[in-house]
Amino acid sequence: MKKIELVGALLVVLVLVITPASVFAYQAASTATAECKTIIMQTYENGNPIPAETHVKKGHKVCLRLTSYDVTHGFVISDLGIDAGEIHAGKWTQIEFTPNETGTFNFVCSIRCSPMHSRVRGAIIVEE
Ligand SMILES: [Cu+2]
Repeated sequence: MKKIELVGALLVVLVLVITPASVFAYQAASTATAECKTIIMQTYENGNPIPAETHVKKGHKVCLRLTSYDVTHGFVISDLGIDAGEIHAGKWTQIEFTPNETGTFNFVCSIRCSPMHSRVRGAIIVEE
């Protein structure tokens, strides 16, 4: 076998083995990472976050991307022991958790953001 044929054969083997292996590795990595759901905190529309309710699955990793339309808010889900800290206007805060029980878990703004503060609240609904 000539040297050029050997190099060609090696390239074919590399393409046939490495390409599928890369695809499988990528798929495994992407299924391990939860898809992020977005929640926008705001003082408009009676303080209802967008969306006011977010549905997730029990036992599945939840990823929430949080932001604010207007002022700095907080984000706390007391019953799940989650405090995302300050949610700044135009910036993103990402949190992840895995709910182990079903139910409705209310979240509230934890920073006195505006006269609408007490209305800035919503729910994470964990389903079976
Ligand atoms: Cu507030």
